[in-house]
Amino acid sequence: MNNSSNNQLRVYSKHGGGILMKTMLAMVLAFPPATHAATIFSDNFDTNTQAQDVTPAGWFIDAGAVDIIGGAKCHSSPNCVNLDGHTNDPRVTENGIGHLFTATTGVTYDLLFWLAGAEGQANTVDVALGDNTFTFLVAADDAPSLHTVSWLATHGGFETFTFGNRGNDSVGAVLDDVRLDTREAQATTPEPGASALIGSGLLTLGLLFRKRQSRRRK
Ligand SMILES: [Ca+2]
Ligand SMILES: [Ca+2]
Ligand SMILES: [Ca+2]
Repeated sequence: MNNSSNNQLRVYSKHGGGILMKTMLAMVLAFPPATHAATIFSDNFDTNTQAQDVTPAGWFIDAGAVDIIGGAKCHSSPNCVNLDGHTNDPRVTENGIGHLFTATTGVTYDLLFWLAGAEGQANTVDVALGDNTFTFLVAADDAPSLHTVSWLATHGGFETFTFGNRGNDSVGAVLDDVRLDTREAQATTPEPGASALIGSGLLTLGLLFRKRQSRRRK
């Protein structure tokens, strides 16, 4: 073993390998797996049947009730969602739907969706994506328009995105063409140099471990 390895061996032995191991682990963790832009969910609501107070396929009711409707407010025909389905329950203060997805730490998620205004009435829509929340004021009779919100996942596991329309009067903003994308994450891809460094570091760790094991056997 050369001098450099011996020096590393001394550090390794003195601190029980903790420092070197932690350094290598930190280097590996600093570079989360590279991701490529991908659509992981999309829905145009067009396969649903138009009906009052229903759960769109693939969604859950987050609050109150929603309606599957048709008409010019839809960005794609024939269907879209009236986010205020109206429950007749005075205790209900918001109506809306949500969808579950599995988040990966370090990945940025973009939620794209179209909102249109209700006839003759402004509505406020709360959108939540992972830990982030956003509020949209949708003016009366707004034509369908595209919105995008984002969330950089700081933790993994089950997460949701939800659309909630404030109030409970059966006249809600109109939702259509929802899509969840992961963003290209090239910035977190290890440089070739960094990969080589991690590789050589792991190789060194392996050699040191073997050396220590053989010493123990002596
Ligand atoms: Ca549609
Ligand atoms: Ca309804
Ligand atoms: Ca309303």
